[in-house]
Amino acid sequence: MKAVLNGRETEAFEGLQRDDLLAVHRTMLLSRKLDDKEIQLKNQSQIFFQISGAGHEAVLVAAGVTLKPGYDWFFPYYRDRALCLRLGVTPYEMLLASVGAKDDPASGGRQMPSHWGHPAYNIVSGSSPTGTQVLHAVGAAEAGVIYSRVPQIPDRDARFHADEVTYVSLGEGATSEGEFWEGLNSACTKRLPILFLVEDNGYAISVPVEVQTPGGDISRLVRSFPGLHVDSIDGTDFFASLRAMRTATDYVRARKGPAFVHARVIRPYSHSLSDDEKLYKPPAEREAEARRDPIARFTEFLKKNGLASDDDLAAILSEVDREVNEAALKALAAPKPAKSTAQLWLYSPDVDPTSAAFDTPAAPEGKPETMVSAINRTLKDEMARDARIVVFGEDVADASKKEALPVVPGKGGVFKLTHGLQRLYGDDRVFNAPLAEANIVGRAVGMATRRLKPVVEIQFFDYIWPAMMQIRDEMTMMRYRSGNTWSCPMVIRVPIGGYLRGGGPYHSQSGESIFAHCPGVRVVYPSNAVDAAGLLRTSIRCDDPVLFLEHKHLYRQTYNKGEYPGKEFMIPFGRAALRREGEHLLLVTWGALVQRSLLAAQQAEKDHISVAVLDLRTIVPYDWNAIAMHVKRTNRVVIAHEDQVMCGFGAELAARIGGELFEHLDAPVRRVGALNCPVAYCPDLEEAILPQSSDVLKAIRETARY
Ligand SMILES: Cc1ncc(C[n+]2csc(CCOP(=O)(O)OP(=O)(O)O)c2C)c(N)n1
Repeated sequence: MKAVLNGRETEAFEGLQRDDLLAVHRTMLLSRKLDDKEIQLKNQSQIFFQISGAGHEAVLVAAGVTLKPGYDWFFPYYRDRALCLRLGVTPYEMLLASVGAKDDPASGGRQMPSHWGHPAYNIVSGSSPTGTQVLHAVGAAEAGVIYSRVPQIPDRDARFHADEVTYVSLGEGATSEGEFWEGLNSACTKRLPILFLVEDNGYAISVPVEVQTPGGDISRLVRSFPGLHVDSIDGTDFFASLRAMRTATDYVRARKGPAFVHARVIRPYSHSLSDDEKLYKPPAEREAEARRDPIARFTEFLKKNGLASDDDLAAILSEVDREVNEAALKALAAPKPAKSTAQLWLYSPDVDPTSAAFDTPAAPEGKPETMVSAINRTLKDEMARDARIVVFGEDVADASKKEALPVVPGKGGVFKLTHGLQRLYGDDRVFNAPLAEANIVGRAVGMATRRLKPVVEIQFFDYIWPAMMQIRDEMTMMRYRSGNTWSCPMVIRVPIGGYLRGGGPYHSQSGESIFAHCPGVRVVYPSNAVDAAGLLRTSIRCDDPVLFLEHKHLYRQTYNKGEYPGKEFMIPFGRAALRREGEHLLLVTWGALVQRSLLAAQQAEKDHISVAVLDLRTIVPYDWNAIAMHVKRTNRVVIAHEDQVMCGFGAELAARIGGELFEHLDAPVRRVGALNCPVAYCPDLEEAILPQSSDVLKAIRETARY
């Protein structure tokens, strides 16, 4: 059948029948009416936040018509209500989120409304930071490719589809975020099956697009990306949107590469209920936008083509109103989460890495090896055990160029920790990442949500900061914010610390306390080769995100070498090791300060001060029981760490010891750490800045004498 549309004769409505078209209209209307209901509830203080999808409905329903819920993967941003409705999320489920109900499937009342997530439809929990989701989507798309290429993964067939698509959307403002460009880079370099939708409503809160994007047209900028299918459309026109989404999706399903649809939409309800666009958008512009309202346009189309009468439309409207009102009443009556659940699901409820299951005996073999060798062997053995493990980072591969691999020894990391992994396990499981730390962590988050096990490397702790958003706002919060529906168990290995004689401010940093302040991540800090092997295995086998800190100066020392403890050796988290017995004073320490503290304790012995040295080994969780037990015995404590004293992790320990063990103390708790400044390059300065054995000895003496 042919039909007349916009003055042109077209295939009958892109193959959609009358019922389909009425369903499209109904979903757009339902989306708008849900926004209206939320606005009403917010004004009545029955909900606490509102952000609308108004004006974006046409392109989103077109996306929903094209993509497959529970088959494709979805990383939608907060305007995507109409898409989520079309995928299957119900108005009641959406309003459960608005009221912060316990049974809200997106977050269990932990996130603002419109932060979508639904396991049944593969809608992965989204957050508030603009643009972070792009990297998750890239990782998820990559996960599908890895599943398709690694037959050793036992149940991989249940985890991917050969022609699946990963959808990610964002506003035009969010395309200014580095994470957008980092994601686009990887999508194109790896030709990933991912579909980007940029919903361009012309403003990011009050900032117009020409301030965000040179020339004001993001699709023009990305056209030069190799292999990227790019389309630019009026996203308020349902049929233009449908054609664009179908063409883009076909391109991705056919594995031709990634696709990018730039849809110009409108934003009639201001940015959110906390914003009033009349403050910065001229009336003429607002009026022009109103004329492009997608629902008005589609209604007009239905009427003009005799597909719906005024009565039909009124009936749909009243049915939608009834559904929204009923859903709202039900949601308002839904139970809220109990206050006692506030700290639930920071970590996996299923796998407890502090438990006896992770306390396995060592089976030492061979001769003493360095920490580098212990970590490398552990990675090799774990990758052999679990084909879901993928390793990537800067320079971690032996050689990215295929032709180079047979004729070169291989790089395998700037410190050689990953040497030989690519050769053993292939390019699909071990590969170099671009020089972009958020990219590494964000992609790993996306892969982990699809149950691969990324063990990634950040080349130096000093350069972890571009990934901080991904670590703090994404990796550590995924499980918590989704009410234990989504999680991203993964390991970030990071060379840390100084004492390099010349490391300078950017190759010497410490800062474990910063990550200890991010609930949801385990922080591990081994001081010797055997512990590194046991703790890394626990990190890989546990079900939580882990920051695994490897001290560069300890990598190749002789004093911390050990025999490789075997393929099953694990050390539980939260279990400190007493490195030296002592009666007069407890020295709590970790990392590079363990050896320095042992030397100081030896010296103190000459003054008849007997010092117990406790190596924490893990910072989160830390072994409070061991600390308390020894404090009660020795009544004096020194805490020694490499990081600055100011806000170092010792501050937390000292405060807790002071608060909970006060009556057992015969002296104030002393802390030893770095000066409150960067670590300078000149070795004399470095020595003055970082804590030395002599500093530890001084604190021991003062505390013992007090
Ligand atoms: C990283 C980050 N910076 C700032 C914000 C605050 N913020 C929320 S939405 C927004 C504007 C987003 O604009 P755009 O990407 O164009 O999407 P739109 O809301 O217009 O659909 C800003 C600045 C945020 N959520 N995250």
